[in-house]
Amino acid sequence: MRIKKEKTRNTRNSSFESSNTIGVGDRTLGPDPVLMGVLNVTPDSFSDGGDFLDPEVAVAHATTMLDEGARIIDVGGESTRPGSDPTPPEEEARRVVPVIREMLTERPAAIVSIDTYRAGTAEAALEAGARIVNDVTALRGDPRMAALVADARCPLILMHMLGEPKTMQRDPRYGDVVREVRDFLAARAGHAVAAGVQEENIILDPGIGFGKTSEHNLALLEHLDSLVALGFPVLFGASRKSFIGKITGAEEARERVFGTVAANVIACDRGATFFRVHDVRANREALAVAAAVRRGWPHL
Ligand code: PMM
Repeated sequence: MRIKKEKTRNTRNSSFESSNTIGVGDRTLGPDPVLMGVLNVTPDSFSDGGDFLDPEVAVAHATTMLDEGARIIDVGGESTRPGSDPTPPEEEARRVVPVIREMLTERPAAIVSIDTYRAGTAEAALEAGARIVNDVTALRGDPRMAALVADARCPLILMHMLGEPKTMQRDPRYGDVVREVRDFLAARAGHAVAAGVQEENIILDPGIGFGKTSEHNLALLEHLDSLVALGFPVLFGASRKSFIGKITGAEEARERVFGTVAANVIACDRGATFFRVHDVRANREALAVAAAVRRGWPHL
């Protein structure tokens, strides 16, 4: 597979713009920051578990996030928090499908992504109107996923994870975390393209908190530009995660908004395009400022 040309840190150029956009139907997302609001329809996610199990409450929360500036709503029916057990596949689909249908009835222009590594769940979600597949296993979780995404011609997020949720935070180790995550994602992008996924539909994600210590997460943030240099749009998902709490002292996940904003602004400076967040308004405003610096103001 062709890995697109390495780029410099200067993000004000046309090659940055063209390699940091994704088409969804007739819409283009990026290169300005794109907010993806998190909607966990689960009883046990780390920061909002149980809040949105009722489809009506879930849809109301999605509409609030859209009103606050989210372009994408990322719907998940299985928690991947450290230590979690897998959810039965039928249960996962049963949680997400009614929420996607109802959300799109209320907000037909919303772009929904489905956070799953199971082809069955992804297929049901795409049938219900989802437009993006977010696979935290980077196509390692289900051998049928690549063909499904290739046929659907939809954007695909490939995320790095060391180990699996049940055990991933037990003493994760790397020689050089930045190089290993970058090489892994380049290889998974190559695998996806070889399996028929359109190169222009691929988004890469370093998988903050997935088999990583705070030091690993910070190194990945500091050197995120080396991932951006692979030439694919990058998604950054640090929202409310525990390393933010360790640094700021905010023990409650809900109180990690300011630390999340700081991490996202730095990720934007390093060239990230997509930001997976729980707190849309705070991140949208901060990223609007970061983007104005990146692009120049007023927009030309
Ligand atoms: N983090 C979580 C779940 N899904 N997907 C991607 N692509 N990137 C992430 O960082 C990510 C994810 C865990 O966080 P949550 O429990 O708040 O959803």
